[in-house]
Amino acid sequence: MLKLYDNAFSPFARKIRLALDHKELDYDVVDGLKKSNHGQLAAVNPRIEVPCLRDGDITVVNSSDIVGHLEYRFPDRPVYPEEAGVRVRARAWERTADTLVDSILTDISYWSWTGRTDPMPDGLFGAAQTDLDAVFDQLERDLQTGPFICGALSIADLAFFPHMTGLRTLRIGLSSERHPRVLQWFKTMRGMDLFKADMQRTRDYMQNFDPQEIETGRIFWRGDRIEWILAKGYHDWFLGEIKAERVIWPGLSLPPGNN
Ligand SMILES: N[C@@H](CCC(=O)N[C@@H](CS)C(=O)NCC(=O)O)C(=O)O
Repeated sequence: MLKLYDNAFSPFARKIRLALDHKELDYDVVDGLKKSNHGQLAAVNPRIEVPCLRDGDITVVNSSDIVGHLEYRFPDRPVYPEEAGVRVRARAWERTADTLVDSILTDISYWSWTGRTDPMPDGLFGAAQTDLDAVFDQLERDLQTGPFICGALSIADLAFFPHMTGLRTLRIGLSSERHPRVLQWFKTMRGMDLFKADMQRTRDYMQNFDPQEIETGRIFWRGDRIEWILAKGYHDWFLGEIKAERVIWPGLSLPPGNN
């Protein structure tokens, strides 16, 4: 049986669940970010990061590697397009979702779920909207040819969807004049059973959210999220976070043992 260390709030873990569900695979789940499960997660992934997949005695970390592994092991109901050029494009969209969209949305999300009372630094929200608009412009272009980002349902849709569900809470705008196809895509996805189940899981998690069970006082900061905040000019703010000891650094990214 496959075992997934996940968290229903993590867009990366949600992407993996979407891939597993699309492939109609059975799996067990452990909420790896629950404080009481940190030890279990650390034993399989020293970065103490979700998602992490156990497939028999094989451990796979990093969501795009996990998707690659699933596609290799369970090629039915693929999530990578068959044609080489489209496949490269779908992987590129997955990377944009994972590295850029995640970073922007996560960096502005800290003022909504961590209990912080200080205001968001000036200009940060505007920078987020501007950069996301650039992403949506490109998506609008790629959605010209059909309802999915890369022709048929693919990893591009699975990677993007979890991020898009957070836009309204974070007050990021998506305009019907500038991005009608992106809005239509989002509506189409929300109507599919695969994505409905994902949204329901996240809603259930939020309803039962116990802030005592998850670390909220200190934030886990990793590469892409730091890159975006620094690139937007918030180095003094970030240094303040480090000095105030509100930062958790990831553990060492060493290849996991296979046992
Ligand atoms: N590159 C990783 C990123 C995964 C990631 O950022 N995971 C976050 C949750 S969204 C995490 O586990 N953070 C640890 C924590 O918040 O304590 C992947 O694609 O799997």
